[in-house]
Amino acid sequence: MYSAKMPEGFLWGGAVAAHQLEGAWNVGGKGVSVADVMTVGSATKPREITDGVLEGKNYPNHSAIDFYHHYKEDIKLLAGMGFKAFRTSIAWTRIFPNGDDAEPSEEGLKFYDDLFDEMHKYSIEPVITLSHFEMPFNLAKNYGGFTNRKTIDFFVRFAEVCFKRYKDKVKYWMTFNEIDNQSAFNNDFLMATNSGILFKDGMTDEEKEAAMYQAAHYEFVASALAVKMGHKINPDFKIGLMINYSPVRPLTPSSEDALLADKFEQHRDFFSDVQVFGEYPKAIEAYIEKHGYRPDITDEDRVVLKEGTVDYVAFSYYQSTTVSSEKVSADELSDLEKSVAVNPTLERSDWGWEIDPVGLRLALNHLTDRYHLPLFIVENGLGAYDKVEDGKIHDPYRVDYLKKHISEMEKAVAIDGVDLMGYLPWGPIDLVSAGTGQMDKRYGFIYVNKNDQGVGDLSRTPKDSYYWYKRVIESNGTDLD
Ligand code: BGP
Repeated sequence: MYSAKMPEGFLWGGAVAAHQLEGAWNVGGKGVSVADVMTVGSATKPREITDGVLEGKNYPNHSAIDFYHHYKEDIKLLAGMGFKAFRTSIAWTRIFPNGDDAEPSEEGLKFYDDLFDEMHKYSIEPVITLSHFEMPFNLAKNYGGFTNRKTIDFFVRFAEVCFKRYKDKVKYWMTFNEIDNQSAFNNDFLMATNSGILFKDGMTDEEKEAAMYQAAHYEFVASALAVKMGHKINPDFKIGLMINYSPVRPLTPSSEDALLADKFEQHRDFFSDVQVFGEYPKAIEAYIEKHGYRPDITDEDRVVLKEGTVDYVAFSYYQSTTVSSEKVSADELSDLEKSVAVNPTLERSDWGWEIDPVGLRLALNHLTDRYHLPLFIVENGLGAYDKVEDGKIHDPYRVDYLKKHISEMEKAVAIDGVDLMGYLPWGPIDLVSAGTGQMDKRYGFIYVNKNDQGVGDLSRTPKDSYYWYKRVIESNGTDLD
């Protein structure tokens, strides 16, 4: 298998999000977030979003893996693999429990001070997402999330408090996790998690899409204001955007499929285009105009977008996307998901996610050519069922997946000249799945004893992959076997 030494200072590590591992949902003055009103689902059953926290429902994020109380033990285990960086988010509701509070919560701020100190003890660089699917529920329910211009101010205030408090502890920041996911505007879960939009029954596709463009715009403005302010607070800050990048390819060699693939990509790249170039791509302006959506975009907003462009492009990569024009033509493209086809050349995970290591090299090349900025892989990995046998977890499938992806990543750096900051695979310690709320969909190098029913003593056990990833990091990417 191809391998190459990564550049000096390459950030090897892993990535998580506060709501998926911290638990302690109502401890330390924390308020209710959108993640706290999502029930457990499964590979086939979507999570339910309830109107507040209801009696008798199973909300897996409430206790998660109780990282809030176990973080010292967990950081030590991650340090044992030689982690150089660890990505997590700051739970917005630990700092502003309702989002519109006048003052931040000192107890919440102190928790992250202690967490970042613990990371620095092992020379682990914190990589911090400000908003990772955990908007205060109050902002979603009573303000309409990011469909409301006021939410920009709430977010920017949250960002300011975090930037000022942690200016000497955190250098790498991201504003919104997977901001492009909302191109799937028909998906209630993604719209609630990304933008705090709780759709009412009976809304049409057009109404949902219009709401998405409005929310996305206010998020762009909020992100740009935060970037600009962050650079003033500490000029050494590196502040990036974050997208869920998936190279799109046509199912057949037909020009119709090729055009559809390009159009699909245009609609996804739009989110990073605005944050990198500080302006809307022509095709998207035309699309919005044609559909008569008229989002509130002021001239002042356009100036802000130009002034707050990002320093790097972070992305998650799980799978590529294949599209077919059999059901949807490029000119009718609105609900992108309807054009997605099964790629017959790829294998799939137990949750139906296509496995495509070469797609990661395509992603790295595409984003480099388009943006000319440093890239950062801040999520990648395989969600899989694990079995404990005699207290051990043998997970060759996980090693196989990661090895192939790392090898393609190393080709992109060593052969294609991609400027890559680091590699942070998803969920280095088992945690609650964002999409399904399950514990049994596991990504970790470290096993956490808890199942979908919430049963388990929460003990932590390194899997075989733990020792493998340790060797990868020790060798700076040359030892993949
Ligand atoms: C990304 C999210 C993460 C994470 C990951 C895996 O979309 O940014 O929060 O959870 O996907 O997805 P899942 O947890 O559904 O397996």
